[in-house]
Amino acid sequence: MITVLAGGVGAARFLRGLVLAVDPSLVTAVVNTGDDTELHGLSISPDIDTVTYTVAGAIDPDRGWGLAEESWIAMENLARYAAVRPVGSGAAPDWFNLGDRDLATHFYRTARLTEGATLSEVTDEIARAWGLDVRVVPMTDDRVRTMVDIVDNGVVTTVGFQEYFVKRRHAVPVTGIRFDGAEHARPTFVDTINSSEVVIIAPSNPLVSIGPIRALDGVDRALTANRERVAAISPIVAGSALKGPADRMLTELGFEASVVGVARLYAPVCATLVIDERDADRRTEVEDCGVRCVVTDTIMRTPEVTRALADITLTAAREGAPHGR
Ligand code: FO1
Repeated sequence: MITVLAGGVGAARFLRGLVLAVDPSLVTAVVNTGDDTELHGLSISPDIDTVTYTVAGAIDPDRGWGLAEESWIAMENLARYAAVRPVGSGAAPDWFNLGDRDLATHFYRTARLTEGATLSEVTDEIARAWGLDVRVVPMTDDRVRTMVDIVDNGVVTTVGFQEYFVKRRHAVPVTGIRFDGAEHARPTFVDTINSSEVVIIAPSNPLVSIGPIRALDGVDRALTANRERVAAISPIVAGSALKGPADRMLTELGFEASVVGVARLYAPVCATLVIDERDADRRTEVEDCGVRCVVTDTIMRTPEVTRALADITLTAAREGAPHGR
């Protein structure tokens, strides 16, 4: 069994290549739910949906989130209510785009959660509806919310992750992050880590995508105990994030926005870091952090390149594994 710790777009693209390299039924994707939110009374799990739609081949390839060939009639019709919405009402928010087809997933998830199903059960049902053989697992069935301290007109304000990421277009400085609820939330996947042949940390934001997963009780302990068979792929290439604000966020929060910064963050829990060819000159510094360093093409331009990345990462993690599982 292969476990992948996953955030949104980068992880989803990696998984798409991984399932070309191995039998998909051997893969478990453990997905960040710190980005989850509620709008219009709907339960929204963006990273779970990004992973599910991408592996299903249904994602919009340009945006990297939401469904291809989407229409936005419901969103457009929200504008009618902006004129009558009382001051202080949060009804009909139009800053977070839910496409018409995507709404069906949100109707289903919300209804099933209201019936008392767990997020794990609903996520599995949605994955099966999309024909996935990969197991998609939320990191926890409990409520965890990533909260971001931002500087807004010179004043530090705390907002939910989507308000930072989408409403503020992640264009504001970040001074802190925390994962509300993480200390009491039970992870769904510690046994999965312990019984996995290898664990791969996908090329996702180490602070706000992998950070919430690692913040759950017992997860870092389980990763450390299995460290030799854990491999990570750096989401930072030549000092920049492939997508999203990871580079700026690392710098703003006092980390180095480079493969060395990523190596320092992951060294306690992972024995191998896969970095891009453009960072080959930093190999020794990465190894000085105490991790084996594998250099390859990590830019997931096509499924074939991504498949090769998955193969190389698997081989490196398997070499670290003391015995096969
Ligand atoms: N990202 C945006 O930049 N703007 C949006 O309006 C938006 C809507 C959205 C709806 C459903 C969904 O599953 C994802 C959506 N995302 C949107 C992406 C999401 O905010 C981010 O990809 C993740 O939370 C970061 O990993």
